Amino acid sequence: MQSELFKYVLFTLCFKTILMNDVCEMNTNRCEPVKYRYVFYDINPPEGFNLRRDVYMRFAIFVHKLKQTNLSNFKLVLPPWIRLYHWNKQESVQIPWSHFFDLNSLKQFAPVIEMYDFFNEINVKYSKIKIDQVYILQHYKEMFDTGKFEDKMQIEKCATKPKTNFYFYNNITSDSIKCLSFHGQASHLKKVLEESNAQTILFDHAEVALHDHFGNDIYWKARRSMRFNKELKKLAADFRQKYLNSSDQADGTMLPEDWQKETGKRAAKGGPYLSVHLRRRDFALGRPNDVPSIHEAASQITKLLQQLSLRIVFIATDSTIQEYTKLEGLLSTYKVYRFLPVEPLTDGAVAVIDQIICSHAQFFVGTHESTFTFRIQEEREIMGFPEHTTFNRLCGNRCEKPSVWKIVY
Ligand code: GFB
Repeated sequence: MQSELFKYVLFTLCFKTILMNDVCEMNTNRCEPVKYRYVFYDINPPEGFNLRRDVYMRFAIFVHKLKQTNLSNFKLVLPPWIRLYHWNKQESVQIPWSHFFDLNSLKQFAPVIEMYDFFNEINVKYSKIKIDQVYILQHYKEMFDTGKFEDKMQIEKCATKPKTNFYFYNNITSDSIKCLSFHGQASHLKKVLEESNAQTILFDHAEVALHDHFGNDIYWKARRSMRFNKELKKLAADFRQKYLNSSDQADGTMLPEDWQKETGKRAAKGGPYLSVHLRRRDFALGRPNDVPSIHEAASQITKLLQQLSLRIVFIATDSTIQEYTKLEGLLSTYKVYRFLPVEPLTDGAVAVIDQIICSHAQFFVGTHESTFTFRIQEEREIMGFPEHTTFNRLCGNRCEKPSVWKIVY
Protein backbone atom coordinates (compact mmCIF):
# COMPACT_ATOMS: atom_id res chain seq x y z
CA MET A 1 0.00 0.00 0.00
CA GLN A 2 2.82 2.38 0.87
CA SER A 3 4.68 1.96 -2.43
CA GLU A 4 1.46 2.58 -4.35
CA LEU A 5 0.95 5.84 -2.46
CA PHE A 6 4.57 6.80 -3.00
CA LYS A 7 4.24 6.32 -6.77
CA TYR A 8 1.15 8.47 -6.75
CA VAL A 9 2.80 11.28 -4.81
CA LEU A 10 5.77 11.19 -7.20
CA PHE A 11 3.41 11.37 -10.13
CA THR A 12 1.44 14.30 -8.80
CA LEU A 13 4.61 16.16 -7.99
CA CYS A 14 5.98 15.48 -11.45
CA PHE A 15 3.11 16.54 -13.67
CA LYS A 16 3.95 19.88 -15.19
CA THR A 17 2.49 20.05 -18.63
CA ILE A 18 -0.78 19.91 -20.46
CA LEU A 19 -1.71 19.34 -24.07
CA MET A 20 -5.15 18.58 -25.38
CA ASN A 21 -4.90 15.56 -27.65
CA ASP A 22 -7.33 13.31 -29.36
CA VAL A 23 -7.12 9.80 -28.01
CA CYS A 24 -7.08 6.68 -30.11
CA GLU A 25 -9.39 3.84 -29.18
CA MET A 26 -9.24 0.44 -30.79
CA ASN A 27 -12.67 -0.29 -32.22
CA THR A 28 -12.86 -3.61 -34.02
CA ASN A 29 -9.63 -3.67 -36.07
CA ARG A 30 -9.42 0.06 -36.76
CA CYS A 31 -7.96 2.79 -34.68
CA GLU A 32 -10.47 5.60 -34.56
CA PRO A 33 -9.65 8.93 -32.96
CA VAL A 34 -12.04 9.67 -30.10
CA LYS A 35 -12.16 13.13 -28.65
CA TYR A 36 -12.88 12.35 -25.04
CA ARG A 37 -14.60 14.81 -22.78
CA TYR A 38 -14.36 14.72 -19.01
CA VAL A 39 -16.80 15.19 -16.16
CA PHE A 40 -15.15 16.08 -12.86
CA TYR A 41 -16.95 16.37 -9.57
CA ASP A 42 -16.11 17.39 -6.02
CA ILE A 43 -17.97 17.37 -2.71
CA ASN A 44 -18.48 19.64 0.27
CA PRO A 45 -15.16 19.28 2.20
CA PRO A 46 -16.55 18.20 5.63
CA GLU A 47 -18.42 15.19 4.20
CA GLY A 48 -17.13 11.77 5.20
CA PHE A 49 -15.87 8.82 3.18
CA ASN A 50 -19.10 6.85 2.98
CA LEU A 51 -21.31 9.78 2.04
CA ARG A 52 -18.75 10.47 -0.70
CA ARG A 53 -19.19 6.90 -1.91
CA ASP A 54 -22.91 7.59 -2.25
CA VAL A 55 -22.28 10.75 -4.30
CA TYR A 56 -19.88 8.75 -6.48
CA MET A 57 -22.75 6.39 -7.29
CA ARG A 58 -25.00 9.26 -8.39
CA PHE A 59 -22.33 10.42 -10.87
CA ALA A 60 -21.28 6.91 -11.94
CA ILE A 61 -24.92 6.23 -12.82
CA PHE A 62 -25.05 9.58 -14.66
CA VAL A 63 -22.08 8.70 -16.94
CA HIS A 64 -23.20 5.06 -17.21
CA LYS A 65 -26.43 6.34 -18.75
CA LEU A 66 -24.51 8.65 -21.12
CA LYS A 67 -23.02 5.53 -22.73
CA GLN A 68 -26.30 4.98 -24.59
CA THR A 69 -26.47 8.57 -25.89
CA ASN A 70 -24.59 10.89 -28.25
CA LEU A 71 -22.51 11.94 -25.23
CA SER A 72 -20.86 8.53 -24.89
CA ASN A 73 -17.38 10.09 -25.14
CA PHE A 74 -17.58 11.44 -21.56
CA LYS A 75 -15.40 9.94 -18.85
CA LEU A 76 -15.83 10.54 -15.14
CA VAL A 77 -12.65 11.71 -13.40
CA LEU A 78 -12.49 10.39 -9.83
CA PRO A 79 -11.72 13.08 -7.25
CA PRO A 80 -8.62 12.10 -5.24
CA TRP A 81 -9.19 11.55 -1.52
CA ILE A 82 -7.56 14.18 0.62
CA ARG A 83 -7.71 15.67 4.11
CA LEU A 84 -11.05 14.20 5.10
CA TYR A 85 -12.34 15.68 8.31
CA HIS A 86 -12.57 12.28 10.07
CA TRP A 87 -9.09 11.09 9.18
CA ASN A 88 -6.95 11.81 12.23
CA LYS A 89 -3.68 11.28 10.43
CA GLN A 90 -4.87 13.96 7.99
CA GLU A 91 -3.27 12.32 4.99
CA SER A 92 -1.89 15.29 3.12
CA VAL A 93 -1.37 13.68 -0.27
CA GLN A 94 -4.04 13.03 -2.84
CA ILE A 95 -4.99 9.38 -2.50
CA PRO A 96 -6.19 7.61 -5.65
CA TRP A 97 -9.34 5.50 -5.67
CA SER A 98 -7.37 2.31 -6.32
CA HIS A 99 -6.06 2.62 -2.75
CA PHE A 100 -9.57 1.66 -1.58
CA PHE A 101 -11.38 0.14 -4.55
CA ASP A 102 -10.81 -2.25 -7.41
CA LEU A 103 -10.65 0.09 -10.40
CA ASN A 104 -11.35 -2.66 -12.92
CA SER A 105 -14.60 -3.46 -11.15
CA LEU A 106 -15.64 0.21 -11.16
CA LYS A 107 -14.85 0.43 -14.87
CA GLN A 108 -17.15 -2.52 -15.62
CA PHE A 109 -20.00 -0.22 -14.66
CA ALA A 110 -18.96 3.26 -15.77
CA PRO A 111 -16.14 4.91 -17.76
CA VAL A 112 -14.22 6.22 -14.76
CA ILE A 113 -10.59 7.25 -14.57
CA GLU A 114 -8.25 8.36 -11.82
CA MET A 115 -7.07 11.96 -11.84
CA TYR A 116 -3.57 10.81 -12.84
CA ASP A 117 -5.03 8.87 -15.78
CA PHE A 118 -6.59 12.14 -16.88
CA PHE A 119 -3.19 13.85 -16.73
CA ASN A 120 -1.75 11.01 -18.80
CA GLU A 121 -4.55 11.06 -21.34
CA ILE A 122 -4.34 14.74 -22.00
CA ASN A 123 -0.56 14.56 -22.02
CA VAL A 124 0.09 17.36 -19.55
CA LYS A 125 2.45 20.02 -20.93
CA TYR A 126 1.77 23.29 -19.06
CA SER A 127 2.17 24.02 -15.40
CA LYS A 128 -1.53 24.86 -14.91
CA ILE A 129 -4.64 22.88 -15.74
CA LYS A 130 -7.62 25.06 -16.45
CA ILE A 131 -10.95 23.29 -16.24
CA ASP A 132 -13.00 24.68 -19.15
CA GLN A 133 -16.20 25.15 -17.16
CA VAL A 134 -16.92 24.86 -13.44
CA TYR A 135 -20.48 24.72 -12.10
CA ILE A 136 -20.85 25.07 -8.36
CA LEU A 137 -24.14 23.42 -7.50
CA GLN A 138 -26.25 25.12 -4.84
CA HIS A 139 -29.67 24.46 -3.34
CA TYR A 140 -32.68 26.64 -4.02
CA LYS A 141 -33.06 28.24 -0.62
CA GLU A 142 -36.76 28.92 -1.14
CA MET A 143 -37.49 25.21 -1.68
CA PHE A 144 -36.22 24.50 1.82
CA ASP A 145 -38.16 27.50 3.17
CA THR A 146 -41.45 26.52 1.53
CA GLY A 147 -41.00 22.72 1.53
CA LYS A 148 -42.07 22.73 -2.15
CA PHE A 149 -39.50 20.85 -4.19
CA GLU A 150 -39.55 20.79 -7.99
CA ASP A 151 -36.90 19.80 -10.52
CA LYS A 152 -35.21 22.85 -11.99
CA MET A 153 -31.84 24.46 -12.59
CA GLN A 154 -30.59 27.92 -13.42
CA ILE A 155 -27.40 29.97 -13.23
CA GLU A 156 -27.72 32.35 -10.30
CA LYS A 157 -25.67 34.56 -8.04
CA CYS A 158 -23.33 32.48 -5.90
CA ALA A 159 -24.62 31.99 -2.36
CA THR A 160 -21.04 31.82 -1.07
CA LYS A 161 -17.77 33.02 -2.56
CA PRO A 162 -16.56 30.30 -4.95
CA LYS A 163 -13.13 28.80 -4.52
CA THR A 164 -10.67 29.29 -7.35
CA ASN A 165 -8.56 26.14 -7.23
CA PHE A 166 -9.77 22.58 -6.92
CA TYR A 167 -8.98 19.29 -5.18
CA PHE A 168 -6.29 21.00 -3.06
CA TYR A 169 -4.06 21.16 -6.14
CA ASN A 170 -3.09 24.81 -6.52
CA ASN A 171 -2.52 24.37 -10.24
CA ILE A 172 -6.04 23.15 -11.08
CA THR A 173 -8.04 26.30 -11.70
CA SER A 174 -10.66 27.67 -14.07
CA ASP A 175 -11.44 30.95 -15.81
CA SER A 176 -15.11 30.12 -15.99
CA ILE A 177 -16.83 29.45 -12.67
CA LYS A 178 -20.62 29.72 -12.40
CA CYS A 179 -23.08 28.89 -9.66
CA LEU A 180 -25.90 26.60 -10.73
CA SER A 181 -28.95 26.49 -8.48
CA PHE A 182 -30.13 22.93 -8.86
CA HIS A 183 -32.80 20.58 -7.69
CA GLY A 184 -33.17 17.18 -9.32
CA GLN A 185 -31.55 13.90 -10.24
CA ALA A 186 -27.86 13.82 -11.15
CA SER A 187 -28.65 12.73 -14.70
CA HIS A 188 -30.58 15.99 -15.30
CA LEU A 189 -27.11 17.54 -15.53
CA LYS A 190 -26.96 16.00 -19.01
CA LYS A 191 -28.59 19.21 -20.21
CA VAL A 192 -25.50 21.15 -19.09
CA LEU A 193 -23.23 18.81 -21.06
CA GLU A 194 -25.47 19.05 -24.14
CA GLU A 195 -25.42 22.83 -24.12
CA SER A 196 -21.66 23.09 -23.74
CA ASN A 197 -18.67 22.50 -26.00
CA ALA A 198 -16.29 22.34 -23.08
CA GLN A 199 -13.98 19.36 -22.97
CA THR A 200 -13.61 19.48 -19.18
CA ILE A 201 -16.58 20.25 -16.92
CA LEU A 202 -16.49 20.19 -13.14
CA PHE A 203 -19.55 19.98 -10.89
CA ASP A 204 -18.57 21.12 -7.41
CA HIS A 205 -20.83 20.44 -4.41
CA ALA A 206 -21.96 17.39 -6.32
CA GLU A 207 -23.84 16.20 -3.22
CA VAL A 208 -26.61 18.66 -4.17
CA ALA A 209 -27.60 16.38 -7.08
CA LEU A 210 -29.90 13.52 -6.10
CA HIS A 211 -29.93 9.83 -6.97
CA ASP A 212 -31.79 9.02 -10.20
CA HIS A 213 -33.43 6.08 -8.47
CA PHE A 214 -32.68 4.90 -5.01
CA GLY A 215 -32.47 1.14 -4.65
CA ASN A 216 -33.33 -0.08 -8.17
CA ASP A 217 -31.25 -2.55 -10.22
CA ILE A 218 -28.99 0.19 -11.66
CA TYR A 219 -28.33 1.57 -8.18
CA TRP A 220 -27.29 -1.92 -7.08
CA LYS A 221 -25.16 -2.54 -10.17
CA ALA A 222 -23.23 0.64 -9.41
CA ARG A 223 -22.97 -0.45 -5.78
CA ARG A 224 -21.88 -3.98 -6.62
CA SER A 225 -19.14 -2.62 -8.88
CA MET A 226 -17.59 -0.93 -5.82
CA ARG A 227 -15.48 -3.91 -4.86
CA PHE A 228 -12.74 -3.11 -2.37
CA ASN A 229 -9.03 -3.11 -3.12
CA LYS A 230 -7.77 -6.71 -3.06
CA GLU A 231 -4.90 -6.03 -0.63
CA LEU A 232 -7.33 -4.57 1.93
CA LYS A 233 -9.61 -7.57 1.46
CA LYS A 234 -6.66 -9.86 2.11
CA LEU A 235 -5.72 -8.01 5.33
CA ALA A 236 -9.32 -8.34 6.51
CA ALA A 237 -9.43 -12.03 5.54
CA ASP A 238 -6.20 -12.74 7.46
CA PHE A 239 -7.62 -11.04 10.56
CA ARG A 240 -10.90 -12.96 10.32
CA GLN A 241 -9.03 -16.24 9.95
CA LYS A 242 -6.60 -15.54 12.80
CA TYR A 243 -8.96 -14.15 15.46
CA LEU A 244 -12.54 -14.77 14.45
CA ASN A 245 -12.50 -18.30 13.04
CA SER A 246 -14.04 -16.91 9.87
CA SER A 247 -13.34 -17.66 6.20
CA ASP A 248 -15.43 -17.16 3.07
CA GLN A 249 -15.65 -20.86 2.36
CA ALA A 250 -16.86 -21.78 5.86
CA ASP A 251 -19.09 -18.70 6.16
CA GLY A 252 -20.81 -19.10 2.76
CA THR A 253 -19.69 -15.65 1.63
CA MET A 254 -17.85 -16.55 -1.59
CA LEU A 255 -18.65 -14.22 -4.50
CA PRO A 256 -17.75 -14.63 -8.19
CA GLU A 257 -14.55 -12.85 -9.27
CA ASP A 258 -16.66 -10.62 -11.56
CA TRP A 259 -19.51 -8.73 -9.82
CA GLN A 260 -21.57 -8.94 -13.03
CA LYS A 261 -21.87 -12.70 -12.48
CA GLU A 262 -23.42 -12.34 -9.03
CA THR A 263 -26.87 -13.81 -8.54
CA GLY A 264 -29.27 -13.19 -5.72
CA LYS A 265 -28.74 -16.08 -3.32
CA ARG A 266 -29.54 -15.58 0.37
CA ALA A 267 -27.28 -18.31 1.68
CA ALA A 268 -24.60 -16.47 3.65
CA LYS A 269 -24.04 -17.75 7.19
CA GLY A 270 -21.21 -15.50 8.31
CA GLY A 271 -18.41 -16.00 10.81
CA PRO A 272 -19.18 -17.04 14.42
CA TYR A 273 -19.06 -13.54 15.86
CA LEU A 274 -21.22 -10.49 16.45
CA SER A 275 -20.01 -7.34 14.69
CA VAL A 276 -20.79 -3.85 15.91
CA HIS A 277 -20.38 -0.46 14.29
CA LEU A 278 -20.37 2.08 17.08
CA ARG A 279 -20.15 5.59 15.63
CA ARG A 280 -18.92 8.18 18.15
CA ARG A 281 -17.19 11.58 17.95
CA ASP A 282 -19.15 14.22 15.95
CA PHE A 283 -22.01 11.77 15.40
CA ALA A 284 -22.51 10.99 19.09
CA LEU A 285 -22.33 14.69 19.91
CA GLY A 286 -24.79 15.70 17.21
CA ARG A 287 -27.31 12.89 17.78
CA PRO A 288 -27.42 12.17 21.51
CA ASN A 289 -30.90 10.64 21.26
CA ASP A 290 -29.89 8.07 18.65
CA VAL A 291 -26.41 7.05 19.78
CA PRO A 292 -26.11 5.17 23.09
CA SER A 293 -23.65 5.94 25.87
CA ILE A 294 -20.78 3.47 26.25
CA HIS A 295 -22.57 1.84 29.20
CA GLU A 296 -25.77 1.50 27.20
CA ALA A 297 -23.89 0.12 24.18
CA ALA A 298 -22.19 -2.50 26.36
CA SER A 299 -25.49 -3.66 27.82
CA GLN A 300 -27.14 -3.90 24.37
CA ILE A 301 -24.13 -5.83 23.00
CA THR A 302 -24.18 -8.22 25.99
CA LYS A 303 -27.87 -8.90 25.45
CA LEU A 304 -27.27 -9.69 21.77
CA LEU A 305 -24.34 -12.00 22.53
CA GLN A 306 -26.55 -13.90 24.98
CA GLN A 307 -29.47 -14.15 22.55
CA LEU A 308 -27.18 -15.37 19.76
CA SER A 309 -25.15 -17.69 22.02
CA LEU A 310 -21.93 -16.09 20.77
CA ARG A 311 -18.73 -15.48 22.74
CA ILE A 312 -16.88 -13.26 20.25
CA VAL A 313 -17.58 -9.64 19.35
CA PHE A 314 -15.79 -7.48 16.79
CA ILE A 315 -16.05 -3.72 17.39
CA ALA A 316 -15.56 -1.13 14.66
CA THR A 317 -15.58 2.36 16.07
CA ASP A 318 -14.15 5.83 15.71
CA SER A 319 -14.29 6.27 19.49
CA THR A 320 -11.43 7.58 21.61
CA ILE A 321 -9.09 4.99 23.14
CA GLN A 322 -10.58 5.80 26.57
CA GLU A 323 -14.11 4.99 25.36
CA TYR A 324 -12.97 1.77 23.68
CA THR A 325 -11.10 0.63 26.80
CA LYS A 326 -14.20 1.31 28.90
CA LEU A 327 -16.37 -0.71 26.51
CA GLU A 328 -13.86 -3.57 26.44
CA GLY A 329 -13.87 -3.62 30.26
CA LEU A 330 -17.67 -3.75 30.39
CA LEU A 331 -17.60 -6.74 27.99
CA SER A 332 -14.73 -8.51 29.76
CA THR A 333 -16.52 -11.86 30.01
CA TYR A 334 -16.43 -12.07 26.18
CA LYS A 335 -13.66 -12.07 23.60
CA VAL A 336 -13.60 -8.53 22.27
CA TYR A 337 -11.61 -7.67 19.14
CA ARG A 338 -10.89 -4.58 17.11
CA PHE A 339 -8.64 -4.22 14.06
CA LEU A 340 -5.30 -2.62 14.85
CA PRO A 341 -2.95 -2.58 11.86
CA VAL A 342 0.47 -4.16 12.28
CA GLU A 343 1.81 -2.32 9.23
CA PRO A 344 1.32 1.42 8.66
CA LEU A 345 -2.05 1.98 6.96
CA THR A 346 -4.00 5.12 6.16
CA ASP A 347 -7.04 5.89 8.36
CA GLY A 348 -9.22 5.30 5.33
CA ALA A 349 -7.73 1.84 4.75
CA VAL A 350 -8.33 0.87 8.40
CA ALA A 351 -11.95 2.04 8.09
CA VAL A 352 -12.44 -0.11 4.98
CA ILE A 353 -10.98 -3.16 6.76
CA ASP A 354 -13.33 -2.50 9.70
CA GLN A 355 -16.23 -2.47 7.26
CA ILE A 356 -15.16 -5.70 5.57
CA ILE A 357 -14.80 -7.52 8.90
CA CYS A 358 -18.19 -6.21 10.11
CA SER A 359 -19.86 -7.29 6.90
CA HIS A 360 -18.78 -10.94 7.32
CA ALA A 361 -20.20 -11.55 10.81
CA GLN A 362 -23.09 -13.89 11.57
CA PHE A 363 -24.97 -10.90 12.99
CA PHE A 364 -24.39 -7.16 12.60
CA VAL A 365 -25.60 -4.20 14.62
CA GLY A 366 -24.82 -0.65 13.53
CA THR A 367 -25.40 3.00 14.30
CA HIS A 368 -28.65 4.69 13.29
CA GLU A 369 -28.35 6.71 10.07
CA SER A 370 -24.57 6.43 9.79
CA THR A 371 -23.54 5.99 6.15
CA PHE A 372 -20.62 3.88 7.47
CA THR A 373 -23.25 1.44 8.79
CA PHE A 374 -25.33 1.69 5.58
CA ARG A 375 -22.37 0.62 3.43
CA ILE A 376 -21.80 -2.44 5.69
CA GLN A 377 -25.47 -3.34 5.34
CA GLU A 378 -25.19 -3.10 1.55
CA GLU A 379 -22.11 -5.36 1.56
CA ARG A 380 -24.14 -7.91 3.52
CA GLU A 381 -27.05 -7.65 1.08
CA ILE A 382 -24.59 -8.32 -1.76
CA MET A 383 -23.21 -11.40 0.03
CA GLY A 384 -26.74 -12.65 0.68
CA PHE A 385 -27.25 -12.58 4.46
CA PRO A 386 -30.74 -13.08 5.87
CA GLU A 387 -32.25 -9.63 6.39
CA HIS A 388 -32.77 -9.93 10.15
CA THR A 389 -29.00 -10.39 10.69
CA THR A 390 -28.21 -7.09 8.97
CA PHE A 391 -30.71 -4.30 9.60
CA ASN A 392 -30.13 -3.77 13.30
CA ARG A 393 -29.13 -0.72 15.26
CA LEU A 394 -27.85 0.24 18.66
CA CYS A 395 -30.51 2.31 20.40
CA GLY A 396 -30.26 5.70 22.05
CA ASN A 397 -33.14 7.18 24.08
CA ARG A 398 -35.31 6.49 21.07
CA CYS A 399 -35.20 3.51 18.78
CA GLU A 400 -37.24 3.46 15.58
CA LYS A 401 -36.63 0.40 13.46
CA PRO A 402 -33.90 0.91 10.83
CA SER A 403 -34.95 1.09 7.16
CA VAL A 404 -34.43 -2.10 5.19
CA TRP A 405 -32.77 -1.58 1.77
CA LYS A 406 -33.04 -4.90 0.03
CA ILE A 407 -30.84 -5.72 -2.92
CA VAL A 408 -32.42 -5.81 -6.38
CA TYR A 409 -30.87 -7.56 -9.42
O1 GFB B 1 -17.99 7.43 6.60
P1 GFB B 1 -18.79 8.56 7.05
O2 GFB B 1 -19.32 9.42 5.98
O3 GFB B 1 -19.96 8.02 7.95
O4 GFB B 1 -17.86 9.40 8.01
P2 GFB B 1 -21.14 8.75 8.76
C1 GFB B 1 -17.37 8.91 9.21
C2 GFB B 1 -15.85 8.63 9.16
O5 GFB B 1 -15.40 8.41 10.52
C3 GFB B 1 -15.48 7.36 8.41
C4 GFB B 1 -14.50 7.33 10.56
O6 GFB B 1 -15.32 7.50 7.04
C5 GFB B 1 -14.18 6.96 9.10
O7 GFB B 1 -13.09 7.73 8.66
N1 GFB B 1 -15.18 6.18 11.20
C6 GFB B 1 -16.47 6.10 11.61
C7 GFB B 1 -14.59 5.01 11.47
N2 GFB B 1 -16.73 4.88 12.15
C8 GFB B 1 -15.57 4.19 12.07
C9 GFB B 1 -15.20 2.86 12.46
O8 GFB B 1 -15.97 2.06 12.95
N3 GFB B 1 -13.91 2.48 12.19
C10 GFB B 1 -13.01 3.33 11.61
N4 GFB B 1 -11.77 2.86 11.40
N5 GFB B 1 -13.32 4.60 11.26
C11 GFB B 1 -21.29 11.41 8.71
C12 GFB B 1 -20.39 12.23 7.81
O9 GFB B 1 -20.61 10.21 9.00
O10 GFB B 1 -21.44 12.03 9.96
C13 GFB B 1 -20.86 13.63 7.72
O11 GFB B 1 -20.40 11.72 6.48
C14 GFB B 1 -21.03 14.22 9.10
O12 GFB B 1 -19.93 14.37 7.01
C15 GFB B 1 -21.96 13.35 9.92
O13 GFB B 1 -19.74 14.31 9.73
C16 GFB B 1 -22.13 13.86 11.34
O14 GFB B 1 -22.38 8.84 7.97
O15 GFB B 1 -21.19 7.99 10.03
